[in-house]
Amino acid sequence: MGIAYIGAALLRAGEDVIVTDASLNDLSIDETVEQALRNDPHVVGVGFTTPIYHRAQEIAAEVKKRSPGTVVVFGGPHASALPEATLRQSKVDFITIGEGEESMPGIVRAVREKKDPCNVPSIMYRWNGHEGGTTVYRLRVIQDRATTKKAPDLNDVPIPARELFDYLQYSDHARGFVEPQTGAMFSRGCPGKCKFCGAAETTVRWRNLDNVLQEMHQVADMGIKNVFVMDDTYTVNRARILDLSRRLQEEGISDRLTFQVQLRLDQIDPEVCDALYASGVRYVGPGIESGNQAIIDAIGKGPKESRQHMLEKVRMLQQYDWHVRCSYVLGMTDETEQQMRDTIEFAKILTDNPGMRAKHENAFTILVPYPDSPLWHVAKERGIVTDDMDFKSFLYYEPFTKLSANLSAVPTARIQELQLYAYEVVGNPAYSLDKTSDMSTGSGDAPFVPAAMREEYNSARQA
Ligand code: B12
Ligand code: SF4
Repeated sequence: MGIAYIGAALLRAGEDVIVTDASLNDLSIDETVEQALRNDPHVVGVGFTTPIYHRAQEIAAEVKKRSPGTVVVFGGPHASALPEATLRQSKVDFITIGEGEESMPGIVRAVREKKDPCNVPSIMYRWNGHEGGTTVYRLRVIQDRATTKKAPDLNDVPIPARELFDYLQYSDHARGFVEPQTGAMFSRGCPGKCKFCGAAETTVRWRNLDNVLQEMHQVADMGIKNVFVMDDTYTVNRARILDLSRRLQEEGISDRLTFQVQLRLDQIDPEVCDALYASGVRYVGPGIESGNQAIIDAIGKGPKESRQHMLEKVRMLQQYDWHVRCSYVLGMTDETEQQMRDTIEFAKILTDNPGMRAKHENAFTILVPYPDSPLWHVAKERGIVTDDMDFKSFLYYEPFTKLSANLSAVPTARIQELQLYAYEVVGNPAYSLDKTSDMSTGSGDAPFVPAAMREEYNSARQA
């Protein structure tokens, strides 16, 4: 979605844009760079998360080797969280910090017109022999207003340019959503304060419902059938979600699209669930995180959250004919083995419900304090991470990788055993891809990422 938004902003600015999706096509670094350079571009932009940062660095170095005159821009969550270190460590000219819809066209214009980029918002650069940075966007509630800039109005941001992608090739086979799928973002930010999460205490900004509906009509007209709404918490504004659900039905979108959403259990009731289901929602992802009350309190899930409350709300979700994906985290700060076992036991209770209509999924992940999440700073204080560390070790899905930043009271090898044990005893009934993989990042559905079931996956895709 990030790249689709950047592409749309560049198209609006009158630029020519080509997108290479290295993940979709399992491209090697060489193949990625070859495709990215195929039309001899002025600028190559690369977007990435922390675990694939090293791949982005390899791509940048290879682009510079083959085409020294091409300007390289890094953007996305990792570069935004650690811009100085990223600029220092990588062969790049520009880094966009936070949302890039204004910054990227500004950079391209500066490059083409050979102008100083000092007026481009929220960037760092190494340009014409000097390094610099401009005022960054204010994306968190705690950021100082005097030294930051208001982020763009989401209604002025163009609709993502899906047409730049092979957009009918994306789907969710593991969950049985085999028809074309896309992502979408109806709002940005989350008011939650969960200590392990990078979205904690970000400023929430909304798109008008007219703007959202316009995009959904476009998506349906493209032949896409399923939309993964990537909002951090779909249900954060009750009145809006009831309104949106009603309009999706009134405008006939619910007959053409199904939706996958992430929600919070303290924000749902039967009226909200009925509205979600009627509007086409067929997958809901509540965050459970822990089954131990002391941990639930410590991670800031909200004063009202408890085991009993979550049990009642999950039972409510299980009454509908949709996927319920419960996610759990092992390895919270100072967490003990008994507390992790409480989580596994709670997951078993939630999963074993013979009367449920829903298809049930479980995701047990091991905590990684990603840069910019509140726990990154805790890990830094404990001296177990630095901005300049090798982030390859953040690939915790590999069975034999040492977890790079274990904040819990349990040795890493033991947490990995508990994670396997959780999948063994609780299971993951509605998730169907094999668990073996040689891929190193993924969606958090199994300890060994399923994406490398390439034969099955690719033949399903071709079919
Ligand atoms: C949906 C999602 C997923 C989906 C992706 C599905 C898909 N097919 O796209 C799945 C489940 C697969 C997934 C997996 C992972 N995810 Co995820 N995911 C998200 C989520 C919720 C939405 C992403 C999104 O589309 N956002 C909307 C777009 C508009 O925002 P954006 O991507 O940030 O893009 C903007 C800017 O970053 C920038 N930008 C982005 N790319 C580029 C490129 C250039 C050139 C430029 C100039 C600018 C730019 O401009 C964009 C427009 O404003 C985010 C949280 C969030 N709210 O963003 C987490 C998030 C991206 N995920 C995160 C993580 C950690 C992961 C995993 C590592 C989890 C794991 N251990 O497996 C993997 C990594 C996968 C990978 N290969 O990189 C973290 C990343 C933190 C970090 N420091 O890297 C996030 C931020 C969540 C969080 N708050 O902690 N994820
Ligand atoms: S875990 Fe969910 S509710 Fe908590 S801050 Fe992150 S996105 Fe918000």
